[in-house]
Amino acid sequence: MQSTKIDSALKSAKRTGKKQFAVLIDPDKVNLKKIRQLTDLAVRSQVDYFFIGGSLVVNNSTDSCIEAIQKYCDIPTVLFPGHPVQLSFQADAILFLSLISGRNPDLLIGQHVIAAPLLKKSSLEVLPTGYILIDGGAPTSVTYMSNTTPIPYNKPGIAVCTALAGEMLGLQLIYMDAGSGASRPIAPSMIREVSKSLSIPLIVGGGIRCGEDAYKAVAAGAEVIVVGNAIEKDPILLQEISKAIHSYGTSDVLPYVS
Ligand code: 1GP
Repeated sequence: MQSTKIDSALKSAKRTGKKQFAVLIDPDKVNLKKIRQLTDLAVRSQVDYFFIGGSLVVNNSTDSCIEAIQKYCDIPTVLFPGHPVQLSFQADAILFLSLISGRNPDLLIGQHVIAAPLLKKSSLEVLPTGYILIDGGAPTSVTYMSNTTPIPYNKPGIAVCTALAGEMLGLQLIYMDAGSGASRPIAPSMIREVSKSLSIPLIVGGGIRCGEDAYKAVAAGAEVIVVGNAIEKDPILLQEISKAIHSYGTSDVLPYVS
């Protein structure tokens, strides 16, 4: 029986206004010798999820990366795969991504057909997710690898219609992503418009580099913030970003709250 634990936690976050933080780990880049330090920091900072994956993973290290995380903590591991070859049955869940901002049939349904029978036999929790790429100011690996055009930065209307269509198609989550290493995060005004139109949880990532960026995204309506690159470069940032996200709606006074 597949669990629905993460789906329930995300829906409850949407209902109650709770904000969550996912640290994105690229299995190619993580230093397994330092994973203990990262998981300790994540536990202390109350990180909610580890997302695992990347647009292009060249080493066969996804399983060992997840095993190492699970050895030291109980933070759920969620696959964020760029391709079915990145499937790992060690993880707790998978973002079953349909790239609904693109018109590449392989990423809308093709690869899902290949992965579905494997997922059916696994114990992974499957999270049907509408994945929406937004122009983050620079070409990113994901736009190149997916062969799709991101939604322009200043066209919130297109993002709203795309997200709505995803929800109407029965997807359970929307993930708006400026792509890893984007030069600017998604505009809070776009997040606000999309969040207002949805009754399913909204995940936002790409180009978030500090607590202030993360806070602005949750204040605009995102339920989950994903950060990868900035934490790869400076793991200590994890504390600042987590604090900012979890401070939303509490009485903690933060310097950048207007
Ligand atoms: C990318 O949303 C994630 O798919 C995270 O992006 O690596 O820029 O934080 P960054």
